Amino acid sequence: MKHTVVKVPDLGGAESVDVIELTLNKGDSIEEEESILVLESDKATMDVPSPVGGIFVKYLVSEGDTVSVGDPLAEIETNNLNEQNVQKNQNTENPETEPESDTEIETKIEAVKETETQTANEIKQDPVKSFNEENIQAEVIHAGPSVRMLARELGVDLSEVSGSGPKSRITKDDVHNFIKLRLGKSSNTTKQSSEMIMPSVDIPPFDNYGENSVRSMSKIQKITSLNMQKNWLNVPHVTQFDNADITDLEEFRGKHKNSALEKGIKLTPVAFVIKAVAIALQENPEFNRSPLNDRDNYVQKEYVNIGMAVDTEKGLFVPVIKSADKMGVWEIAKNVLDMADKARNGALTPNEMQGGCFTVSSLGAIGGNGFTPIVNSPEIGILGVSKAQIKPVWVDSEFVPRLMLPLCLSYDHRLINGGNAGKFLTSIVRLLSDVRTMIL
Ligand code: CAO
Repeated sequence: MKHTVVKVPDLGGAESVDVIELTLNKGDSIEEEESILVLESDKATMDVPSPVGGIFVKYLVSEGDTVSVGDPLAEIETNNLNEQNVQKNQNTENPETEPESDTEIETKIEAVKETETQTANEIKQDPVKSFNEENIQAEVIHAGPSVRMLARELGVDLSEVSGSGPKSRITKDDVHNFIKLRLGKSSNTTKQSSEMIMPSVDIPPFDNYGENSVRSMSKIQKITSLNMQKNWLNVPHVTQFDNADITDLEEFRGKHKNSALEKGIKLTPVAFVIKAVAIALQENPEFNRSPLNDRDNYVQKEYVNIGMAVDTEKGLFVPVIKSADKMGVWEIAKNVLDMADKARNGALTPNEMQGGCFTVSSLGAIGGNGFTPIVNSPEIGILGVSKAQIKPVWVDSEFVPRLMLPLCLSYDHRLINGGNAGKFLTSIVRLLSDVRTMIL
């Protein structure tokens, strides 16, 4: 077995392009010519086809990165036979194997449009089409070759489909949602459900109401916006709440805070929360899963990598603390500090933001009693942490003041039920309430 590095192909004249969609997961088997990711130039999007069949190992870029011709994109595990094909396919001297340029893609778009016209005419009276009909037809359709192929296979006219990607680019999910909508409509699905699938809202004439200006989102804001909407629409969320008594933990932290500082470590409650989550994931392996898009299978992970939401001026970053289960609280605290610094200085590498199993989002330093965080799919859960406050707690026969930490666990209800979540959250509460169980 050998690892083959897939590189950015000829970009048809564009100097650099953005990586806008990573479509594969580690271990996916892929066929030659199957799309591995989507790039976008100012003019068009293009799927990058794999030059060889094999097993997908990892991406060497993240969504939002800017890349140029020849930059490494991904690693694929191939056998020797495939290796020979790679050399053949990556030979740019051979015009038959040259990657498609933007112009070629656009030409194909026109060809596909022609073949789709008949279907479009057939469903002209269809109320689904009346949704934003004029706008859709006036615009160039943005969709990669694999989405076009899927649309052809399913007999979907792309001019009928509303794109949820950047610049209204149509994704495979949009095509699937369109089909669902059509099927639902034919079995008397209500207009209300079609509005739920179509995410656009009408923009009012803000100028009528006062001074305003239109501003561009940063790249990270655009990616976050797209991911949040995708996760919100695709993941059936439930959030459960509990409070951990961290009075003893705070006493312990207070005792060690200064000695930690001498070693350059800031010992905040977040490090203890991450340690507790790492242990709870081992005790409750059902929270260390990811559902697969085939709807029949899921991935069970045996490693424990925890993402940590970091708020920066540029937007929200989620660096990942790898193998958190193998670290002590001190080492985790050092990682929290380093990763948060890197996020704020824009110094995180793509690798440092990949591979998470579960995310912790702490708003404890800011305030609030609780919130409902959005699952960072394909992870299956996220723990929101709010501000610890002293509350009266009934102990034996009296109220005593205890420092209570509000925890909010959102999870993907496709694979996790309320009982699983109750057990997982109870594990976290128990661990945080008895710091010895984490330290030992
Ligand atoms: N309750 C009370 N106090 C808390 C607390 C909590 N839950 N969590 C942290 N604190 C305290 C810390 O102890 C520290 O005080 P001391 O210096 O007296 O010990 C202070 O708040 C500041 O902490 P910090 O923010 O510097 O460090 P942290 O380890 O608590 O958090 C990080 C690190 C990166 C998680 C945080 O800075 C951050 O960016 N949080 C925002 C995450 C976010 O935006 N989530 C939302 C995502 S969805 O929109």
